[in-house]
Amino acid sequence: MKTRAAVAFAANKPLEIVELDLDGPREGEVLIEVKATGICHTDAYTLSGADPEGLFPAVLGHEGAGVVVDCGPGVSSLRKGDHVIPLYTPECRECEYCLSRKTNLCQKIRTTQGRGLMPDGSSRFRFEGKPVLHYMGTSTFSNYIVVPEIAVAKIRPDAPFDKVCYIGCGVTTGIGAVIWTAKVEAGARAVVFGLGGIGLNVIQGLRLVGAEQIVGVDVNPSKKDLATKFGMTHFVNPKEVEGDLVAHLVELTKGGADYSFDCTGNVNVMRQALECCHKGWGQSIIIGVAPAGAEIATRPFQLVTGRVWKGSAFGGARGRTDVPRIVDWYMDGKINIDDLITHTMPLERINEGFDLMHEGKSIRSVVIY
Ligand code: NAD
Ligand code: DAO
Ligand code: ZN
Ligand code: ZN
Repeated sequence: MKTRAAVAFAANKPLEIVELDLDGPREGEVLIEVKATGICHTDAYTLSGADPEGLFPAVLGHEGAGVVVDCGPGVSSLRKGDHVIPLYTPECRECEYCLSRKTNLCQKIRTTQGRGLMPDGSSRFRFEGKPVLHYMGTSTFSNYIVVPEIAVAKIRPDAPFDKVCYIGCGVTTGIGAVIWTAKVEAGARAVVFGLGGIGLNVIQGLRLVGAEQIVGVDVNPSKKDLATKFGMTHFVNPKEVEGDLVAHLVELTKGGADYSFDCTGNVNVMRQALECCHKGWGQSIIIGVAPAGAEIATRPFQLVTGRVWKGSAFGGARGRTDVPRIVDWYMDGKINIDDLITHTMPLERINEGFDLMHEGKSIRSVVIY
């Protein structure tokens, strides 16, 4: 069949809207009509050429929602008409990683997914007879995609695609880091560095679990109002702090944060996030993706004296199990997604979504097919 897609033919070039050939689903796979997709920083990072795993030509996009339109042989958990969110972190429920219960990083299809291929080692997209690669196992910048059944979360049919697509990455990453990675308890004091599409979801996760103090740190003061609406109790602009930022945050949190979150991808900020944690028990969660080759540093004594450094991918969520629950939280009014979707556009204007992100003018742009 044919599918309309925004293709990244080369690094650092605008996406091109073209018609691709798409092969149908094979054993254990489904064909999905993507109805909406968010544009995330990770798409921009890969498009920039800075991602060492970035391959071209490829169909980017990993934050979608849509409908199953066909199932390959052997598919048992999905059927035609199901509303779904594709998962860049699958959940096979049978690999060593899934069975460990210690991680959400299912490895069942990791090797082929990282090479931009389906589990059988082939690509389903072609342009003018030549293969075009998949991306993060999802490729939601195509109107139709083929994905493995284990990488699909089935969601309720009344959830709006143009909102819940954001649960495919940003919402789950932020809220999940609070609930599943850090396991923040009610009454905690927390510091969130970076109040963008991820950090604001960390903030609403902290409010959801009943954190007492939620300090937001951002060099862009225009983020303050929305962060306050989402639950931030104190705002700190590092540019306005006289003296040492870490010392200021330790004082503000009465001895240090119980939990801190890096949502910037800046390794200097990651160090500040660790060192503003409370001696003896403070935990710092790295969510931001740093540039290729970057390294983090601190004095080991920071860890000897009880601070803990952790990372979080997709919020520690097990997608097929947890994503439908987050969709329920949205539909029940427990979390706010609408105010974070600042722009919508048709696929033809997807490059404007990237421009808005680079200019710091959007939280989330969503492409509606
Ligand atoms: P964003 O650009 O919307 O937000 C980043 C924010 O950080 C901005 O508001 C910016 O002003 C602020 N900032 C920049 N430098 C700062 C500094 N020195 N101190 C304080 N604030 C600073 O980005 P986003 O979409 O929220 O993504 C954040 C990071 O999360 C990115 O690195 C992205 O790749 C990563 N990410 C990780 C996962 C995961 O699973 N771990 C998933 C999605 C995205
Ligand atoms: O199992 O090695 C692996 C793959 C981990 C991928 C996790 C991706 C999360 C971080 C990237 C940001 C995604 C938008
Ligand atoms: Zn993302
Ligand atoms: Zn698995």
